[in-house]
This record gives sequence, structure tokens and C-alpha cells, in this order.
Amino acid sequence: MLRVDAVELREVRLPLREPFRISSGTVAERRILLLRLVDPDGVTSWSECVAGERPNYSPETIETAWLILRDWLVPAVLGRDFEDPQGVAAAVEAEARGHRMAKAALEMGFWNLAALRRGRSLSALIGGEREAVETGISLGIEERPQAIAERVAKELAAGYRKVKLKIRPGLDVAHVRAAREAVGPEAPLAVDANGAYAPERVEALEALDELGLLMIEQPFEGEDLLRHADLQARLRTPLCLDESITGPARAEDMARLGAGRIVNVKPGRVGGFAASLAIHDLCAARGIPVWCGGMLESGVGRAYNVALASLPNFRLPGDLSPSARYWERDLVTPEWTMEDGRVRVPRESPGLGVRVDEDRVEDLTVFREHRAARGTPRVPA
Ligand code: OSB
Ligand code: MG
Repeated sequence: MLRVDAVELREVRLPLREPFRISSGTVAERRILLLRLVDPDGVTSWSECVAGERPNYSPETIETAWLILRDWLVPAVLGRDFEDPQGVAAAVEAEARGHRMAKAALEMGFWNLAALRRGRSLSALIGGEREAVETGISLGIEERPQAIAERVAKELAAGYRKVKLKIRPGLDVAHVRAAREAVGPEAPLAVDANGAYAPERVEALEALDELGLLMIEQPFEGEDLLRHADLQARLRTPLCLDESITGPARAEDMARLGAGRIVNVKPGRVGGFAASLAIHDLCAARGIPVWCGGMLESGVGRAYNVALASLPNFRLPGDLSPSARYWERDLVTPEWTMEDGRVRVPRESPGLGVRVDEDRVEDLTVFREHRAARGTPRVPA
């Protein structure tokens, strides 16, 4: 049985080692919403909400997620007994429409709690099999093609198994061509537009089709599946959908429409692990490879992504870079490291396999709120 009697919401701020620019904006400091769930036996589970500061990737922000969690989702689960985390997924789904990143943060915390209570790693709990997951790096937009070409060469030399370049109209073909020329025809390159292209202006996308990319991620806006299908019919390069895939039904739509051939799974985007597992299984049954995307998570969110990526149909390198790619110092011990282009899945210890550095989280906390089930004494922060 699973039950949570106290939930703490915290905002911590962590500067990125380098600003990260996507087609719709730049982030230099990550504002991170962490949840701390405590069960009646004092078992504590930390989780992370991946919502950003601005509503430029999805409509959610850290503030909307905080509000929905505090006023709706947390009250809907506090003090309730659940058979399993699937029941938590159903409860948060029944409570609110949308707000998937908020739901995911809470639901994933329960998955970890279930793993901790059963003395199993999160990876083992969900049926993960891999000992290590292949790692890619997602590189932000740079103005100069030569700058990105040099960076790509450097990251491949560091061992990354895939390099993804963020693109936007006007900062695309010349940049990717420069990178391709610098690293040769076989190097595993991909691009991600975060929906920045208009379906009536596809010249650049057709030019990218000649550059031997592993995939073109989310050229058009998330809600537009039909125009992705039209484009996919004209390109050899597989399209990969990210923003479009908000749940299992959209993955099925993609498959049936031919709107893409690869799915980027981000548990935060789809509402949590129950939906991620459903997408994984659906895609496996249809022969569609998936890979684990990233949202510039701290080491807490990364632990969930690494566990997820250990499932068998995660067949392409994920945006699962080690802690040092993002932070001077992460929130967890040990930090996430990369060896030979792979991150090890910590399957020998229960739960996340990393310890949250609570003193460091305390130092970095700028806001906190606490909710407890009726009759529960306040747990110390
Ligand atoms: O589209 O994959 C994306 C970061 C923020 C918002 C959207 C995306 C990304 C990334 C980051 O590509 C990948 C990472 O966490 O390393
Ligand atoms: Mg993306």
C-alpha cells in the first residue's frame, strides 16, 4: 500500500554553466520545483517538476505547476491509500485536465516511493533492463556556424553518442552543414526546432534532409500532426515528435498518420511514468523507437529519466547528459557521470540510486510550502 501524509513544495535556483538557447528563448538559471513526499513510516521521496520559468515550451510554468499541485493535486492524494502508482496516476488525472508537468512531478514521486518501500531500484520496478544508457548532448543555438561546428566535434570527441543541434529559421542549414563537414558523414547528428517552422516554408527542412541526420525533431508546432505527416511523406530523414506527444493517444495518432517515425519521451510532458510506460509499450508494439528527452533537469529529475531510459525500447541515445554538462555542482550525490558515452543505471540500491543533498537543497531554496494530511504532525523540513 502507498500513502503520503506530507508533501513539501520547494523552489530552488541553480545557474546553468552556460546559457541554453532554443528557438523560443534562452535560459541561464534554472528555477526548479522539487517535491518531497513523506509516507507514514517516514520514507521520503524527492521528485522534480520540469516546468520552466516561461511558457515557451509548453503552456505550463513553474508558477502554474506550483498552484495546481498545492491547490488541487496534492490535496487529491494526501492521506489516501493507493494500491500502486497507477492508482495515483488515475487520481491526479481525475482531478485536473492538462497540467501534465505538475501531475508528473507528484505521480513520479509515488513511483519512487513504491520502489523504496519494496527495496528495489526504480529501474527494476518499472521493468528496466539496461545496465547503462547511451548519452547524447543537446546543444543550444549559436549565431556562428563555425562555433557550432567546433562544439560538435568537441562533444563527439568527449564520447557523446548523439549530438542534437537546436535550430530556428535562419540559424539552421549553414550551421548544420558546417557541423556535418567538420565531423564527417557518419557522425550521429540530429536537430530540434521546437516547433519554430511554418508548414508553408519548408525549404530549409528540405535542405536539412540532405545532411544525413538521425532525425529532425518537432519542426512544426505541437498540435499540428497532419502537416508533420505531409512533411514526413516528402523527407527521407525520420521526424521525431516531442511537444506533439502529450500522451499515448497522440503517439498512436503519430503512428497511424505517419506524422513521425521516432518518439521523444519526456515523462514530465506526458503526465508521468504511467503514461510514459504506455507510450513505450505502444511504440514497441508498432516498431517505433523511442528515446528519453531532457528538460535541463537537476540530478533528481535525471534519476527518473535514467530509470525510464533503461527500458528495452529506448533504443536511441537520450538527452541524458552528466551533471557536469549543466551544473557546477548538482543536487545529488554521487553526481551523474558519463563513461564511454554512457550513464550507468544505479540498479543496486533502492529508489533513485542517488542521494538528494538535503543541506544543499536547503541552501538553494527560495520558496517552500508544506501540506499535511489532517492529524499529521508537521514533519521537519
Ligand atoms: O526540446 O528537447 C527539448 C530543453 C528545454 C526545453 C526543451 C528541450 C530541451 C532540450 C534539453 O533539448 C536537453 C537536456 O536536458 O539536455
Ligand atoms: Mg525537443
